[in-house]
Amino acid sequence: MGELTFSIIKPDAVQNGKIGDILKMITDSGLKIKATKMIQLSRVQAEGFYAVHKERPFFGELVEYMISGPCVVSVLEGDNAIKRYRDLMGATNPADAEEGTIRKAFGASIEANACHGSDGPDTAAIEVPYFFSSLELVN
Ligand code: DGI
Repeated sequence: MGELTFSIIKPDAVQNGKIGDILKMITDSGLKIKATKMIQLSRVQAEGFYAVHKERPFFGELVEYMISGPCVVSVLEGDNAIKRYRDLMGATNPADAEEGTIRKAFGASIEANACHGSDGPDTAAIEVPYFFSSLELVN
């Protein structure tokens, strides 16, 4: 089994009808989708998910944005999946993201930047079970 990483297609991208395009970019890159579902985050879930950012000035706006509409959460698998998905997403600010990345194609702003991906193995190990039980991951 390869490495696991956790992905969110954020509310702006869902609202703009980009779920299919983004999942296609993920699978075209060779990453496997182990689980996926559409959810509406509650305020408590969003605050918990982004707890590492709670002292940052944009925390309140980030939480409001993440609960502004449904998200698609997924577990991705592959060799080196965490870094590969970070590379596929592109820079946090879509204005700085390279051609061919999800954020370049679909991100609207540093906040509405289309997607989230775990930033390291420790984070992935927290984020995957935050949204999925082991029974939900296909083999
Ligand atoms: O791991 P990333 O999503 O690439 O970036 P991060 O962990 O530094 O920040 C998490 C999210 O917080 C990011 O996807 C969007 C939001 N964010 C980061 N920096 C800013 C920001 N939102 C606003 N409004 N302003 C910022 O400077």
